[in-house]
Amino acid sequence: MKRVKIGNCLLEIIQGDITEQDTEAIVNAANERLIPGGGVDGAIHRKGGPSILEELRAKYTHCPTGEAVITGAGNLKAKYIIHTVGPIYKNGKSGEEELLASAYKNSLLKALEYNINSVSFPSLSTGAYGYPLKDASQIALKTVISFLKEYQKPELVRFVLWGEEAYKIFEHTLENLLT
Ligand code: AR6
Repeated sequence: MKRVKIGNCLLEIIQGDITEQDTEAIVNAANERLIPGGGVDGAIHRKGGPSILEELRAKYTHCPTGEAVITGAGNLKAKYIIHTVGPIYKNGKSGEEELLASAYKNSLLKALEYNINSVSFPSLSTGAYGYPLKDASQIALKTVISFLKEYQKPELVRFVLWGEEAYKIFEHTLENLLT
């Protein structure tokens, strides 16, 4: 676990499971059609129960890449789930970087809109969507750090990395960004 202060806010990176987090919100790595898939999305719907999909269906038809929508979190410890859609990685020259940064930024703006003080993120787009972890970690951390500097909220942002390799990559990127 690594924790740094950005102004009055905390930025944490941990190795773990996003569905186990007790932050007020957790972020889901969803798809544009908001149809439960595998990875983070599958785990959230499985553990959170059917109310999450029911609420998605009642409130939204889809979510464009780079944007975010919000629901309750069913049986999970969190109160809210912010569903965002990261880009599918093609060649790195198809606007992926801007879209990935937007997914993080719009998730954090959604958190502010709901007065959410703590948010956990998975590493968006780096599973089924194929974004290389090293590049994705730089975009993720840079975007969150500049958001925290600009808005001074939320109080806590936690990156929850699945496995030691992903954790090490994020840790290394964070160290480089802060020096
Ligand atoms: N907790 C934290 N991170 C996890 C967990 C977990 N429980 N499980 C996997 N990861 P992915 P994407 C990591 O595929 O690439 C779905 O089908 C994983 O190792 O969940 O944005 C959706 O429906 C990887 O580093 O999301 C979409 O169709 C990261 O989380 C599509 O996948 C993201 O992997 C979205 O693909």
